[in-house]
Amino acid sequence: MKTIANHPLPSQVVQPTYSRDKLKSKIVHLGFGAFHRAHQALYTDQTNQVEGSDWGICEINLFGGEALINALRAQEHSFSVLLKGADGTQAHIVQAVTESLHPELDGLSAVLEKMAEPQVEIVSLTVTEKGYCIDAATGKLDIKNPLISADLENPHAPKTALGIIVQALKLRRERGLGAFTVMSCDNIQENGAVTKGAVLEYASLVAPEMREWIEATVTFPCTMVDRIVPAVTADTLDEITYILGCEDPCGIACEPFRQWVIEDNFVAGRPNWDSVGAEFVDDVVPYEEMKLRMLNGSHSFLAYLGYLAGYEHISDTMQDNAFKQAALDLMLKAQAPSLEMPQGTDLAAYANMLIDRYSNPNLKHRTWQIAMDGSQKIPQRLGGSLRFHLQQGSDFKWLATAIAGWMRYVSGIDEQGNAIEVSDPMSVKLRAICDAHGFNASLVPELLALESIFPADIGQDKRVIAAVSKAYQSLLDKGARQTVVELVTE
Ligand code: NAI
Ligand code: CS2
Repeated sequence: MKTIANHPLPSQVVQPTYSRDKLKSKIVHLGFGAFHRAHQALYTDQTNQVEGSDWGICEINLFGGEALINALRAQEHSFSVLLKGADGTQAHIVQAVTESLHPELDGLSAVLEKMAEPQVEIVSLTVTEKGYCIDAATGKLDIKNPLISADLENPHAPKTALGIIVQALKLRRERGLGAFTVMSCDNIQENGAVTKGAVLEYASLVAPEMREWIEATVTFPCTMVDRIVPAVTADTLDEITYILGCEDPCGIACEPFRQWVIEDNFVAGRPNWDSVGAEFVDDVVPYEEMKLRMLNGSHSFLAYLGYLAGYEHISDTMQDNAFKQAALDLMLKAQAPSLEMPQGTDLAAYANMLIDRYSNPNLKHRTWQIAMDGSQKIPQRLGGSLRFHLQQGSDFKWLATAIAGWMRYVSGIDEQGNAIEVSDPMSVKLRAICDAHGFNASLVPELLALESIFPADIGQDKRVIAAVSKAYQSLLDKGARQTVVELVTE
C-alpha cells in the first residue's frame, strides 16, 4: 500500500531533512488527538530540524484511538499537518514520533514500562479537560469520579492518566531513576498546578510515601497552548490525499497561527522549543487567563448561541455582524477588564486578531465540537470573569447570555425542535434537570446550583440568577439570533 512513508511526496510539501535514526523517545505523550499532532509534535519536529536535537515522542492513547495508533504504525509514525490559511494551504510532514503504544493493543504494562525507561524526561498530556478527573470549579481531584474510584481500588492497574503517571513514577523510584516532568497542554487554568494537585492527592490515597517523593522531585510546568485544530473530517482527509498523492489517515488540518507559552520549570531536559517560536517564561498564568477568557470564552459563546441560531461553523457566525460584534464585545467589555496582563499587552489587538482567526473560511470548526464538555469548560472560561464583575458591580450581560445559551443547548432540543447530540460527562444530569422544568426559566437557579460548574459565590448570587434568567427567557421568546442582535444594540 502506498503510504506517506514509502511514497515520494510533492516538492511543495515541507519535509524535515534531519535523520530520524538518532531520535530517542525522551517524551512520552498521553493523548494522540488532533491538537497534539498539529501543535507539540510539529513544534518538536521543527526544533529537531533547527537544533539538530534528538527529541523523539512515544505517542499513547489511553481511551479510544486504537485505529489511529494502528494507522500511525502502518506509516512508520510519520504524518502530515495542513496549515490552512484564508489565502492558501501549506502541508508539513512530522517525523518526530518514534513509537506508539495503547493499553488495549499492547497491555498496560508496556505503557508503564515505557514511562519508566531511563531516557524519558517529559510526560506530556492532551487528555481533554475531563481527563484530569477534577472538580472543574475547584480544580481539586474529584474522588467520586468513577474512573478515579476504580483506580483507587486497583492502583497497580490504573486506567486514568493520573493513576498511570503515579504508577510509572513509582516504578522509576523503585528502580532508582530520576523523575520526569509532567507537562499538561490542556485548556485548564493553571494546568500545571491543577495537574500537580490532582497527582499529589491521588498519590497520597494510594501510596502516601509517593506523595512526598513526587512533591520533592517532579515538576509540573504550566503552559498556555493555542492553535485552532478542528476534528478531522472526510473532507480534510480527501484534501490531504490530494496534496500528498497518497492517503494519510493520521493527517490533520489546522490554522496557521500557533502560540505556546511555557513555564520554564523542567526537572530533566527539555527541547529548545523557543528556537521555533515557543516562549519560556517564569509565570504563564496571565497568558493562560487571557487565552482562556478571551479566546475560549468567546468560542463557547459563539458555539452555544451559534449552534442554536443554526450556524454549523465558527466561520459562519463571523458572517453575521451581530455575532461578530457580540464576540468582540464579550472579549473587550466582559473578559479584558478582568485580566491583569504584563505591561504592553494590547488586548484590543489580541481580540481583533481572534476575530480574524475565527473568520478564516477555510477552517471548518464546528460549533458543535466546541459546545462539547461545557460542564468542564465554563468555569475557566466564564467563571473567573463573572466573579470579577460581581465584585466590581459591573455589567456582565455577555457572560450571562453565554451561560443561558449553554443552558438552552443542554436541553438537547434545538430551536426547530430537532435533537441536539449533547456530549458532556454531565449530560444525563443536565438533561434530567431540563426535562423536569421544560422550557421554563425556572431551570436557571437549579442549573446554577451545580457547584462543580458554578461555585456558590457565583451560582447563588441573585444578580447572576436574574441576568441568566433574563437571557434564557429571551432565548425562549425570541431565539438565539435575535437575542444576540439585541445584546449588541441594547
Ligand atoms: P481529540 O478528541 O482529537 O483528542 C482527545 C484526546 O484525549 C485523545 O487522545 C483521547 O484518547 C484523549 N482522552 C479523552 N478522554 C480521556 C480521558 N478521560 N483520559 C485520558 N485521555 C483521554 O481532541 P483534541 O482536539 O486533541 O483536543 C484535546 C485537548 O487539547 C482539548 O480538550 C484542549 O484541552 C486541548 N486543546 C485543543 C485545541 C484544539 O483546537 N483542538 C487547542 C488548544 C488546546
Ligand atoms: C475550543 C478550543 O474546543 C474548544 O473548546 O475552544 O479547543 C480552541 O479551539 C483552542 O483552545 C484554540 O487554541
